[in-house]
Amino acid sequence: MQIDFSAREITVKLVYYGPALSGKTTNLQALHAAAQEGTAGRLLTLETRDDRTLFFDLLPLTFRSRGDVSIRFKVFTVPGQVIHSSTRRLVVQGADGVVFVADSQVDETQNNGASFMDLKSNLKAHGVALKEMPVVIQFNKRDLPNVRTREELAELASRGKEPVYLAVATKGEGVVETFLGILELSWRRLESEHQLSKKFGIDGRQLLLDVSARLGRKGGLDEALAARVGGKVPKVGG
Ligand SMILES: Nc1nc2c(ncn2[C@@H]2O[C@H](COP(=O)(O)OP(=O)(O)OP(=O)(O)O)[C@@H](O)[C@H]2O)c(=O)[nH]1
Ligand SMILES: [Mg+2]
Repeated sequence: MQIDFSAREITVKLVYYGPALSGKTTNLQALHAAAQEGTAGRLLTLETRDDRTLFFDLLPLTFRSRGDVSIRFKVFTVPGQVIHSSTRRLVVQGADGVVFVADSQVDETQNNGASFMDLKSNLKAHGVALKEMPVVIQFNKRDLPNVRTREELAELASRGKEPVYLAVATKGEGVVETFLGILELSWRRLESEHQLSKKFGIDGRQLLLDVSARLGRKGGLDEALAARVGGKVPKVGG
């Protein structure tokens, strides 16, 4: 996170991590499409001809909270292909939160696991333990045949500390919910480290409400946050 006191601006870095082709870039495209006017900047993507992320994608999102503070999110994706490990290490540096986008297909189980280990080692390279990092897991591609069952994922979620979301990123399903989920976790962490509510008068729950509305979500916030399966999440802002 960066705090610019004179500009009254807070910048939060979120990273979408996961194996190749799990749908990280598609998540950013869906967020970009969902964002109301004036919220999203240009979606920067650097891809090869076959749509594989070569370096990273970056989506800037800006929310003006109550009061005079701007909250900017720099939302990155890493390139999932195994060969790009050093790039992933670079991109994940200084992250305030990570969305791990897993592929729900049974055949991708091993790739998901390998990528999660890769995340752990790349965080460790920056002196950050995985358990200290706010992480939510998204199981994407729920529309495909031969995916792991909801029950199986619920069981997996109940064993881990990370909240799990189900998504079909190509249809935008579960994308905003996942984003609100990582925002809630990351904000909690930043609040406890930097006392943002005291210094800037930002109310965590109000921020989540504002972001939810700016991302075009019609339903209630609690409903969105309750879309997760498992995980141990204390509430933001009481
Ligand atoms: N059926 C289905 N296809 C999806 C879904 N999400 C993404 N895809 C497709 O999966 C392919 C890969 O998606 P990307 O978003 O480019 O994947 P990525 O994780 O960014 O891949 P890398 O950049 O190589 O790491 C594309 O053809 C997407 O359209 C989904 O929910 N369902
Ligand atoms: Mg990509």
